[in-house]
Amino acid sequence: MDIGDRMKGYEKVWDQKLPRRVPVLARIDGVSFSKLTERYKFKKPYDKTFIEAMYTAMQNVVTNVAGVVLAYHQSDEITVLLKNNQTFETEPYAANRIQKLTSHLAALATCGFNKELGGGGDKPAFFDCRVWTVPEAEINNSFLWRQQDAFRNCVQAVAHYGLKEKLNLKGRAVQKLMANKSTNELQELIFKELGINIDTYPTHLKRGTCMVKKSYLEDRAHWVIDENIPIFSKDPGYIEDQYFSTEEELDNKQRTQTGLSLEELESIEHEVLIEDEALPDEH
Ligand SMILES: Nc1nc2c(ncn2[C@@H]2O[C@H](COP(=O)(O)OP(=O)(O)OP(=O)(O)O)[C@@H](O)[C@H]2O)c(=O)[nH]1
Ligand SMILES: [Mg+2]
Repeated sequence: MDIGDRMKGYEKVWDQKLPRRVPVLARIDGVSFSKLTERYKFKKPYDKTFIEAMYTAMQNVVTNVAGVVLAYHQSDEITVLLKNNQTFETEPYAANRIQKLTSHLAALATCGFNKELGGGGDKPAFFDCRVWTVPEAEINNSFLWRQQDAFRNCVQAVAHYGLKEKLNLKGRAVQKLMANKSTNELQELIFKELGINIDTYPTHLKRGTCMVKKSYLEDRAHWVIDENIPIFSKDPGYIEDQYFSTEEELDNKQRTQTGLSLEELESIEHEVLIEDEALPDEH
């Protein structure tokens, strides 16, 4: 066999593709960002410059990859939803080749992030990426899962750094104080100790942020950052309307079920733990 054909043959074995006409998801995640955020001395738990750089990373992805309908950011990760079922002829981005998809998305996020931070020097930030497909009925749940993670992390982080400062404790002592406490119990603790009511905490920090396409004029659309997103379990249409964009698609879409009990859904965020009357004077 000709050397070229033989070498191509080795490559081809691993050139796998995602199936066509089903929703494609990608999660792009900062590699070793625990260390990177320390090195840059980013503020804890949330740093505006870091978040802006994540937005630029997200923007670089959505504006350079055809077929993206929505992206969601929280912490050091970006989840991207791609669509390729508009017609039988619609060509998926990079023909849905897994290696191309993951490398393009990770590279685009990496360039965007480092650009915002002046290049990154000799230790630039970089991202990894994985891609997969989900049934249409699980689109919203895929984002809900990440949003729940954002909320849990938010409560944990506010409790950890807030208590550390207020009570002048070492990290380990705070961990001990927080050990075995549920998210609800931690909310109660930070309200009592720090006077912070998570219900009034900035929406984008507790729920994450989306980039969505907004139409203007008759036939134009541009990408916008939405820092005021809903809780996805309460408003599944927010995500789904980006994917099911025609009347026909909306009519045919399968009803989304979360698989969570009503109690679990409600405990995600809006549980009012302490009645208004019980608020201390300074509130
Ligand atoms: N200081 C600071 N850190 C942040 C912020 N947002 C996210 N991080 C950090 O980013 C890290 C993300 O965690 P992971 O993705 O689980 O861990 P990682 O170190 O990136 O490890 P791998 O993803 O496995 O490579 C956490 O340590 C967060 O504290 C922020 O606004 N400020
Ligand atoms: Mg990471």
